[in-house]
Amino acid sequence: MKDKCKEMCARETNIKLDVNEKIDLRKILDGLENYHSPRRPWHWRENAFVERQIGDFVYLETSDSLKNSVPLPGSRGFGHIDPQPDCVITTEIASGRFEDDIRRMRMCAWQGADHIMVIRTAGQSHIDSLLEGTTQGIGGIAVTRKQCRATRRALDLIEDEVGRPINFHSYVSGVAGPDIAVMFVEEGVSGVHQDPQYNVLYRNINMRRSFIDACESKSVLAYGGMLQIDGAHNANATAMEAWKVMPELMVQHAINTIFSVKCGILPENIALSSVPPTAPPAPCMRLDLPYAVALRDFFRDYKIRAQQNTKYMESETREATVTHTLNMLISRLTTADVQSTITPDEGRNVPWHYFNVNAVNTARQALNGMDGLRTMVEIKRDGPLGEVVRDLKERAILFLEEILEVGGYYDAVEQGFFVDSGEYPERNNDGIARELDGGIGVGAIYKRDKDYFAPVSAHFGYNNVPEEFSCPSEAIGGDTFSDPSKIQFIDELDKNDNVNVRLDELAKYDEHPNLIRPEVEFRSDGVIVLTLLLPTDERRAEFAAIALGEKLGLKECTVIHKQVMHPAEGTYIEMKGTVDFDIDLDSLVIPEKIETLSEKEIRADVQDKPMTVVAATVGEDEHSVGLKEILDIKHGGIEGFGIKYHYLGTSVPVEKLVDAAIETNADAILQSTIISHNDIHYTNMKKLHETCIEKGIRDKIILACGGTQVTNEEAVKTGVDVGFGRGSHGIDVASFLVKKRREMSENEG
Ligand code: Z98
Repeated sequence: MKDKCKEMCARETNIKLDVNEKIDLRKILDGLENYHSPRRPWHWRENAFVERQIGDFVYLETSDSLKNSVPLPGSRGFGHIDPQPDCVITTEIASGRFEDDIRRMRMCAWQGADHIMVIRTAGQSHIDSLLEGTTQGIGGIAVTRKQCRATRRALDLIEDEVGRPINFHSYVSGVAGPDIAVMFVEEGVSGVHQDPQYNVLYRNINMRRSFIDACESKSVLAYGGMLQIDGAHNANATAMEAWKVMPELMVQHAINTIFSVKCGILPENIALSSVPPTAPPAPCMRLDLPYAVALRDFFRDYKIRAQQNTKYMESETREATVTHTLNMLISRLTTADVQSTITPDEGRNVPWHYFNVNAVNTARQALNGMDGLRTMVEIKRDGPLGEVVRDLKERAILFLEEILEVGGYYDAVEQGFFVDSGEYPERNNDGIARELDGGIGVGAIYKRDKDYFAPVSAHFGYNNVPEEFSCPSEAIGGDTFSDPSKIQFIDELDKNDNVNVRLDELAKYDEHPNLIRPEVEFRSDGVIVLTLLLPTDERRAEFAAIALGEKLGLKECTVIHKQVMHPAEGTYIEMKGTVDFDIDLDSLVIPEKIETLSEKEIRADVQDKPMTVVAATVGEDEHSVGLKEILDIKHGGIEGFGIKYHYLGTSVPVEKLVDAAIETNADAILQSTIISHNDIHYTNMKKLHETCIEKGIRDKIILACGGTQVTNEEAVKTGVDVGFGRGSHGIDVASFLVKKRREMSENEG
């Protein structure tokens, strides 16, 4: 049995990911019935509490770096460093098609996510048992073994690619909770939401049933070493005035944490799901920070999973991002252990690939930026913060005491104590009340007989294990936890709605990888977004946008965001639509990409060996802005890399430019022309090249020419060394000059 397990638990060896190739989903599905990921207890980031030097900086709150990643855009100025914050970063991925989610998970792992939720889209709690297959479903996707296994198999590969374990997470809720908990241990899930109060309050599952199921589920989760997240934050999201339910949130956290400990979960594997209750324009810091501090005080032994406030999120991604960033200031000040990132587009569509990435990056960027903040800024306990903290704690304790007074939790729920919009002890009598003898699964609880015996490794409560067995599952020669070969894998049951059908529908893109179509949610779904400013009022702008989209040939145009800039002057619109054509990559004429040297390398080279250039706009051309932007230290001109320049002005004769180069012993001439009628720009380049030959300096000097209408291909035909067109920057020019000078001195040598 042991050998069989060892063989099945071996890491994936049949498939290897290639950084330059898309993940092969058919290979992930192939032989899935025999794939088994080892058990996956929760994984925290490694070496998180050590100072580390990354690039030019010392970091105080980072963890081990990744083997492969996409650094933040701003890293360009810092040697492309990618410091990984100390806390785990979550992203929720649930497009409804797990095969697409897998690709998105890979993108997010490269951007720094190591906690990936979730494979169902809605309403897992409504499902009474474990489902099979991989249906797309209506109104949500249920978690199934096949989805779990395929996703875990892909994540096993992805984590090798990025060089960091990835926690896979889903929900243990509803009356199928215990079954799902077992399946999660079997399939390598590392984190879950489990909170019996969630089932009671939001899914009307019978109270006794919910708590008894939770005992069983939590015992299984404890066995699996998973991290458990609770559901208190749902009160925050549901209550009309979320900032008033803070005392209740603490009570809910308290009930679930102590209950979980009693079921065997270690405190370090219990995470409070905490959401800052307000968002701007409320004065959120003054309300939310004391709440976070109070939570930390009360729940010292436990972990904090900081969720982002989404309650007030509408359709504007910028606004959601600011709230998220403010939330992270609180996370940094109160050392959150897991940082969640709801996607900033959730208010307007089912989250899209790049919004998952954006949210992860908001976390990575904000946490990087606030590294070591607490060494300089302290939470000031005396004063208003301390007063609010004390007030919250007192209210929470009074709430708990009143629960005891009325007879306990079940009675309190029956009396509508929870999710009442009054600030405790005030009550508005609008709480969610449930009956002890009502709800889903009522009457489905049976007392265990005296001879009750469950031959399983993880179980809660009474179990009459015969004496001869040291572990109950010995009675059956090992259960599925010790012998994964006993797991029943049931594949697709629905012929028409399954992953193979979906992949077949898109087979064209596997057979012809040169064909692409844009996508945001599912592979090649054709969705694109237009950003518009329409100079009219909001209502008319919306319909004008749709008319515009249709004129452009877009299908299914929908306005996903509109924002008044001024009631009459204009409305900002974001609109999505779909295209139904592919782009053939093979048909594109793509000019060769010129790689620039790093800023550091250019500077070092110029410092080592000074460089001087002369520059002018030539002919009868009075344009100077473009050239000056290339020269000037501001906006990244070549001066910033230590290159000295002599700027001769505009409408300069080519001969004068060459003479100046001779006089100053310049390394290069930078000639600019914007005007291009009769190809005057190229004529002037030819003249520059020929004048340098005449004056005997052509083999010693670099000739770089630029202008909005210039292409490199045409420029070099005139004899000069390079042409820079629209969009060129100082670094492109500086990099070219350094490279060319090296090449020339090598040739000389
Ligand atoms: C989050 N996006 O927390 P169904 N159990 C608990 C929950 O909090 C939730 C569910 C189950 C949020 C998720 N919470 C909101 C404790 C959901 C979900 O199947 O949808 O009922 O269960 O990150």
